[in-house]
Amino acid sequence: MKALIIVDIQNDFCPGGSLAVKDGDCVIEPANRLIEKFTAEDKPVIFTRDWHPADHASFADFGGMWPVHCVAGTVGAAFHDGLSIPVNAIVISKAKSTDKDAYSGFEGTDLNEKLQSLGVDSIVIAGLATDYCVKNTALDAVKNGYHTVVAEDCIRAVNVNPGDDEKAISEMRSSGAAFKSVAELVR
Ligand code: VGL
Ligand code: ZN
Repeated sequence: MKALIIVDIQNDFCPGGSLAVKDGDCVIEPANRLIEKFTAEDKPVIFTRDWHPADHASFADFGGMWPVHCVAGTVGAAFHDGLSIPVNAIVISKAKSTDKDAYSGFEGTDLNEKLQSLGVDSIVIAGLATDYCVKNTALDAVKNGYHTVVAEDCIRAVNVNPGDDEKAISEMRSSGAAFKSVAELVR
């Protein structure tokens, strides 16, 4: 069974958010096309979300490198309004404990168990951000033995340093992840 994982399309990672990814909202339309395709085929659609406590260690005030973002229950942590979330969507909240960050949807969650119980062996990944949560989710997907495809035109990067997006893409590729366009994936 093939599953779709939509990574962190939350207000804080979109324009106007506290950790806005450049053109982050550009992933919404292609993500919706993937969601529609997987839903029509009765395949699992998983939404991960960054879900931090207000005093999270990744925030600058608490010794981390990021502005306050995706605090659990706030508007910034909500999924973007434009995202089509099916009624039977599976939501995975991550990086919930104060002293630990988790970029991968697999880290500290029951995502792997959920996928196993659904008989998933193949994963398509899209969302935000290419160089953090998309990358780490894809690397863990490969490590956990899933056939892993990243939707190449449905991801955007933070790019703290210029070129981080390209580096992340090479890392994912050399780990064994494949890249395909949304057009190919919905065909
Ligand atoms: C992310 C930076 C900090 C992400 C999460 O979702 O890629 N990036 N927290
Ligand atoms: Zn975060």
